[in-house]
Amino acid sequence: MTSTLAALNEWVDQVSAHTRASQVHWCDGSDAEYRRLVEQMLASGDLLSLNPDTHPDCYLHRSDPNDVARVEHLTFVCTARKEDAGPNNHWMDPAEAHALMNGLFAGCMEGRTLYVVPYCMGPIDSPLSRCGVEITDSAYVAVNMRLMTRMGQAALERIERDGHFVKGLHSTGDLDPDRRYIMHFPEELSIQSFGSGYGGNALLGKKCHALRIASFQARSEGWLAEHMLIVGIENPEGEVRYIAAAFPSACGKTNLAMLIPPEAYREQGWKVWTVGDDICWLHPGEDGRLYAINPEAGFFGVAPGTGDKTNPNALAMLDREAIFTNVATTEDNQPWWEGLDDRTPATDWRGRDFDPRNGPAAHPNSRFTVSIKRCPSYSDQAENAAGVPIDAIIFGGRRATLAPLVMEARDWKHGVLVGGAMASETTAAAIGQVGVVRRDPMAMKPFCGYHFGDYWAHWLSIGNKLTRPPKIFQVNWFRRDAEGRFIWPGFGDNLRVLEWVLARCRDQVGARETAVGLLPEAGDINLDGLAQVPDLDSLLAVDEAGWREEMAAIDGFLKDFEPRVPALMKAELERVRAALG
Ligand code: GTP
Ligand code: SPV
Ligand code: MN
Repeated sequence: MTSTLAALNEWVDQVSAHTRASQVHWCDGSDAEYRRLVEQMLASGDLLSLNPDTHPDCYLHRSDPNDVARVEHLTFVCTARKEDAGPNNHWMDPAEAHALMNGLFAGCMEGRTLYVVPYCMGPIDSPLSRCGVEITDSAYVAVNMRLMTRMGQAALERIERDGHFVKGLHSTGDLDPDRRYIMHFPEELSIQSFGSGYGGNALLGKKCHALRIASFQARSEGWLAEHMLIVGIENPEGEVRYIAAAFPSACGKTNLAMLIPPEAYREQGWKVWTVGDDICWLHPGEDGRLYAINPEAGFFGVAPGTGDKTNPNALAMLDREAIFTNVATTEDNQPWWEGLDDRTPATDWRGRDFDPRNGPAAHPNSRFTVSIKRCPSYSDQAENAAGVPIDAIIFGGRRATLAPLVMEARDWKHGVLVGGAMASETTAAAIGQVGVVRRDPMAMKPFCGYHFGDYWAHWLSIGNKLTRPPKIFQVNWFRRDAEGRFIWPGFGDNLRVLEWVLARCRDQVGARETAVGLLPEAGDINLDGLAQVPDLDSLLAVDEAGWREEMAAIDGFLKDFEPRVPALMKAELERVRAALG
């Protein structure tokens, strides 16, 4: 046995003794294992079967009603020095955090099986991929990790070759919200999560490893770990260009990653190819371009709002081999959520008879888990070990006012300011108030494993390494009119905006210079075939008074990160403020 596997075995023994687990199961990632775990959860009630005729191999999991979203207030980055975690993270001294977690984990797996889940984030043979091992007492976590990562024997073999891995320790504990912590030790490359079985709190390969730990590693290794989708856009000439786009949680990444072009575009031969929907690792290539891989192998997507008009590709992959968490069901036991269709559900997400007085039938943060290979628009480049070259980076937020439909940054450093100053209305993806505008730089507020000031400096340094950097844009699909309705149709029609973005990347279209950035000229966004023509004038207006206030707010926000805010970013802010007058 290699020293790496010996160290892994030793760690498993030590955790098993400390948690007093009844059994240890090493996951091999096989189909047979998946089926056995599902059978066992059907027997225990952790999974419920769904209608096998309409939804073969689909299951429903109802999480504890107190455990339905990420818990940012209980998520910590435990660096040796508090200032390295930055004001963007909750911090705890590593020794204190270890003492706390050791107490919680002591004896917590008595009567339970401890699953050892080796996983690889990224194509199994890519030098850009990174491995981890999650120890968990949740079979639900093990099966979700199987759908969402390269899990099992192949990952274990890669760990042996790599000689290192990220250590993740997870227990659902007793699901008591007062005994729930998601701890990150980036300097030790380890994660400890206790008291939640939900999504980003428990599937440690996802936000904990692939963003918080990976962003910390990426900083010293010269790459970026980002909360971005990756999508290929094929034009009628058959050329495919790749875009990476950051939107905060529940703000449209999954939808944009697999959009179906409007009919007029389809007829001309436009196609869309999905590489990833949530996380993107970006590496400068030898040719001076930026290359992206999707570390994940599956989706953990928002169910509500997914319908045949909004996201038919998602719908097409959800009729078999999918796990649903906290959705409602119909009378004939099909999964259901708001926005799916006009049937009335029979049972709500908690298993009660549906009663509209109890609120939505599906939890607003209800989700589906499914392998990316089931996606009809799955890209043939998704397993490319070198990644795909990125032409454009897009930052998007959910803002009812001010932020225009689309705007281009003048250059990379302006783009870092645009991304760093991003703001968006909060959503149900995290516990807390929904609909409040907060700053969410690069959509990484909940996920950056170190000080935002250092992070922006790192973005600037990556820009310096690129001789052919992607252009940077900001978009907003969520502007509302006086009646509160969305002005822009969104979804498939977002391709109309991406067409302009890609034309800008190839110098095929002009732009209107404004104080805040470059906007499309009237007439340069193709509206052909739209049943209802949206008010582009208001979507593309620059409200200078509003922007002056916005810049003052951004200035105030940046001050929280002093003394680590890069001088270049402050100079950019001053340049925009001067242009606004
Ligand atoms: P996470 O998985 O939490 O990171 O979310 P995400 O960024 O992948 O968001 P997703 O694509 O799942 O969309 C979240 C919600 O926004 C869904 O209810 C969508 O229907 C809705 N949505 C997505 N794109 C658009 C759009 O272009 N316009 C409008 N109005 N709503 C959208
Ligand atoms: C998000 O909240 O951004 C998600 C879902 O993608 S979770 O896996 O819970 O992080
Ligand atoms: Mn996400």
